[in-house]
Amino acid sequence: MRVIETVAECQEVLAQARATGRTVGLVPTMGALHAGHISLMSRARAECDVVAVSIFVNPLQFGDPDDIAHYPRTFDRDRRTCAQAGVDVVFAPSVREMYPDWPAQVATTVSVGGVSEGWEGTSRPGHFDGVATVVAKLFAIAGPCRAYFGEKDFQQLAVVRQMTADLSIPVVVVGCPIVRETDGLALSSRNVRLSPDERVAAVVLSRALAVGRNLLQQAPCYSSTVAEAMRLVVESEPLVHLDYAVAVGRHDLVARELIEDPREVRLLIAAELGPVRLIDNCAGLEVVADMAERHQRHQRHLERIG
Ligand code: PAJ
Repeated sequence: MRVIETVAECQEVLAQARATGRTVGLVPTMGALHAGHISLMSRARAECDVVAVSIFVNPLQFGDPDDIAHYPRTFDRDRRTCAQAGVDVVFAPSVREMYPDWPAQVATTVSVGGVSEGWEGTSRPGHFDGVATVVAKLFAIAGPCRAYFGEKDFQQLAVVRQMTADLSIPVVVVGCPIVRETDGLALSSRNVRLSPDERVAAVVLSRALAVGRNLLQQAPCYSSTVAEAMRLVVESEPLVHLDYAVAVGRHDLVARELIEDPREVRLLIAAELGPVRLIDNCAGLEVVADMAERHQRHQRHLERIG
């Protein structure tokens, strides 16, 4: 595995790979790697000849100085994780390598309209401009490739897809399912900042989504009913302060009033636990698959016990 710190070398190595007919898979990350990141690397490993992981804590996408100061940095462990996952190239540039004039303002930035408005876009002004700018840069550095993103950051995935299409960037954006702890909490680099009590409380996010999803199975229904039910679940946990819990169209991320088809819906949720902000989401129809599986398991159980 090769660790590369400069833009020029990364561009050259990946261009050379393509010149010899090999396909490139890119996994953009900010490090502090966990099983969620590893799932993206495994998918890239299975689908591409050369796998590159970028590790860069992008200052442009942090509004809160406290958040970037406390963002976990575990480079040595990350490097071993990448090696074990069969990664070929780790691209780990410095801030000055990516933004030579830093801390002066970056002159050219990318701003995506539509899907970046609302939700995280409202709660974290400027965040998606920072994400779109660094991802555009990473795509320009990697060149034509498949790029892997988690559905965990569902709005980010929508922003990246929109940008890639609008700017005709020759990258195929691949969305990958959310990896969760056994109690349902979505894996996140920020989970390590939770106190033991907050960690226990954090499970209300995925519980609220499950309640919302169950309601959606009775569609047609009102999105305000679903949102209210999710809010009540979160409010049962005093350590968790809800930012938003909404049912939105899965493509435009706009809140629906009447929901007729749960397949077209995504539930989004965000909350604060002390200084830590957590987000989660789920598809409107997953529970049907879950329910079908539960039903089959129950049937098998009944058959076993005669
Ligand atoms: P980071 O938070 O490190 O996440 C990197 C990628 O891992 C993202 O695509 C994210 O959605 C995915 N991911 C995180 N937790 C996951 C989980 N539990 N299951 C599945 N995928 C998960 O997202 C960023 O970094 C940055 O904004 C970045 C895109 C790298 C731009 O700086």
